[in-house]
Amino acid sequence: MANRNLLIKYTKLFINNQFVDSASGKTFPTLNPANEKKIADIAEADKTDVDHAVAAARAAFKIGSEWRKLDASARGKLINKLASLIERDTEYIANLETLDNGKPYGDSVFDIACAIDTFHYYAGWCDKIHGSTVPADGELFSMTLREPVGVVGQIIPWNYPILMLAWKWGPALATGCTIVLKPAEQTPLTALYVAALSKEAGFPTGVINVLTGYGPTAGAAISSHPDINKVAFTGSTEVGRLILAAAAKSNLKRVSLELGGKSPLVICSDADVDEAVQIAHGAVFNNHGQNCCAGSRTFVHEDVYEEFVKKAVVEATNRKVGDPFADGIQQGPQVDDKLFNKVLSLIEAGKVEGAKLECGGDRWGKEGYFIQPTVFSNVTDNMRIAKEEIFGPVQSIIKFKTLEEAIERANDTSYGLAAGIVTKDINTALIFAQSVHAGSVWVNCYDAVTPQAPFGGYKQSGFGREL
Ligand code: TXE
Repeated sequence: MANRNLLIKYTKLFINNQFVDSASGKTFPTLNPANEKKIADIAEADKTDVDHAVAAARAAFKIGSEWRKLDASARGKLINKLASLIERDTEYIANLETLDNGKPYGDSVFDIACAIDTFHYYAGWCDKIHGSTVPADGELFSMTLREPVGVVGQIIPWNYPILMLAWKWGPALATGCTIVLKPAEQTPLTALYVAALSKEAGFPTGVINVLTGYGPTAGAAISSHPDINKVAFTGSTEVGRLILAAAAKSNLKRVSLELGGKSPLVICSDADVDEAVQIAHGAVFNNHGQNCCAGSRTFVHEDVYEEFVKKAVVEATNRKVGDPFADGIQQGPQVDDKLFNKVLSLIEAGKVEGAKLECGGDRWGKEGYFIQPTVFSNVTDNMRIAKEEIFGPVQSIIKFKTLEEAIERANDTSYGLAAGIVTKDINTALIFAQSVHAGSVWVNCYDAVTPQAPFGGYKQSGFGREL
């Protein structure tokens, strides 16, 4: 049940299975984006705390440690145990997520279910990661042995806090790595709570460490740390570049990057328009548009364009915005004032550059970072709203004539995370899927992410694969 009156149990850094203050004693506030009020003061990690957490993770990874000696199948059992503790506490964690992030309570429950599925998926892998035998020349017996990478630094964003944690922890734990995770400064609460659950599940000391704090301090100390073997990052392309540079300049640690996007969704003339409108609406408005793979360029064939625009506007106008703890709400506030202002300024750019504002276009209400579901038609490829990642509830509808042209324009971006197409023609779907430069391509659906399939970008949307 949705409940905003929560006791906040954990606000300190989690190192060596203990909650501790930061070395500097500094804290930072985490805010409720629905009313801009402080929820709690959180310990602010810096370089010294990163050193402590890395030392803990390094000790836990040492040959002969409890973690290294654990059977692979026992690692799987621990991961499954963590999943069941998260399931036990779903209601509390979902309320915490909604309070800190602003997403509707039902969405938080859904994210937690996806996180649980992710942990179960990885738990199954633990004792099924094999090397191979190699038919080497001569009197040799050759084999490969898959080994854990080591201490993994993980830096995650605020848009799906618990789900991003699961995507990072799952593979690292399944392979026997140890972890130093930094959640986003906007949403530290659920990571700290799940850290406490990892101790309850029985993970040995030092295997999982969680440092709350800011990017340029704690995050930068992770990406440049000489004793971290890999950094896994999800966030902006801009910070992705900094992380890759820091890895190069420090110890050439491995890097995987899951970055921004400006993903195209193409609606063909043979599509069922009502169905296409629904798919396109969810593609861009889910999670308030704060989704790296959001279908934020809606290409619509000229034959169905007018009907599509009319129906898309009805859909957006009917979207229920408001208190994320209230029943039936589909959209809460954006996560913070920085994003709120960025989205509003891109909406202004859309108006100034000549797109037709069909609905929305302003803030919603008087407090909190709420934005009206906004639809622009007559959008052209050179407009900022067609080029930049908005990360807000803004649909940009663009007209096209032929599939070849749609593919070319869909690919005319520095990003390449995802794409989608709505059509009844299997040939059209397959041609599009093979021609569009995107890590995931969805046909007659969108955002269909599952733990069993890889996820990640082409071009400046990053490299390496999640899941
Ligand atoms: O991202 P940042 P922000 C996009 C989206 C959004 C924009 C900015 O367009 O509007 O990025 O969002 C940590 N060294 N995405 O400012 O800064 C930071 O503390 C190391 C897409 O929130 O990239 C947080 O934990 N770490 C994206 C994480 O990086 C640093 C999701 C993400 O923050 C750091 C989020 C540094 N120098 C935003 N600076 C997606 N792919 O889903 C910051 N961080």
